[in-house]
Amino acid sequence: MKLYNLKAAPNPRRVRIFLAEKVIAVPLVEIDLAKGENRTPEFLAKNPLGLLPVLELDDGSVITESVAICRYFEEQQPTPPLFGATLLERARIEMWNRRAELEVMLPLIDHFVHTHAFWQGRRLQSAEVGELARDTALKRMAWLDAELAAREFLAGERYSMADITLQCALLLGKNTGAPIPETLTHLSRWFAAVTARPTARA
Ligand SMILES: N[C@@H](CCC(=O)N[C@@H](CS)C(=O)NCC(=O)O)C(=O)O
Repeated sequence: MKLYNLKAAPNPRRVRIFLAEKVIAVPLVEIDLAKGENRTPEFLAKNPLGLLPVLELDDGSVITESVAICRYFEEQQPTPPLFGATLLERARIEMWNRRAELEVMLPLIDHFVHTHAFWQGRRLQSAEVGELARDTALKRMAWLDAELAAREFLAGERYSMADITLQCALLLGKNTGAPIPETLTHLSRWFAAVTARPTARA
């Protein structure tokens, strides 16, 4: 088994943190975007979208999509239950994970792709689209700040996949010019706590 990885990117980081929380070791194959290693015919045969992460099983089967990869390992090793242990917990984690992904991670990725020098010549860029995306992400951060006033973790009292998605999204924002505003004390408290976990360095 191997996990095709991009060291600094939020989606592969989600899977690495998830695996670290489960204490599961999977060999990593580093892909270099600058060298176009995600666009080679060999890589595109594994994922025609050219996106990371990709999990390759020993029989050659391939799983893409961070959440699908994490669910594979959750089924294989249910403890600790990062997708929830009860019907209600599973639904809440699904809900908050989707919100973290769609409402926060996607705008922060759009902001990064539309404003960062790395993507010049690789993607069409619009500074205006980038700024709009940053605005959306900041509004969503304010919303989550209010949510986190009432509980320790995003989906309840237990660390979950939803927290992993949000922390990876907000780390991208922090590193690319869209950090959590200091006035958002509950979100900042939560971010400090989740990024202090030893698994955050995975
Ligand atoms: N929905 C996919 C998104 C994967 C994705 O966008 N990966 C980014 C890194 S975070 C990537 O590989 N980008 C390379 C590119 O756009 O060329 C997932 O959750 O795995």
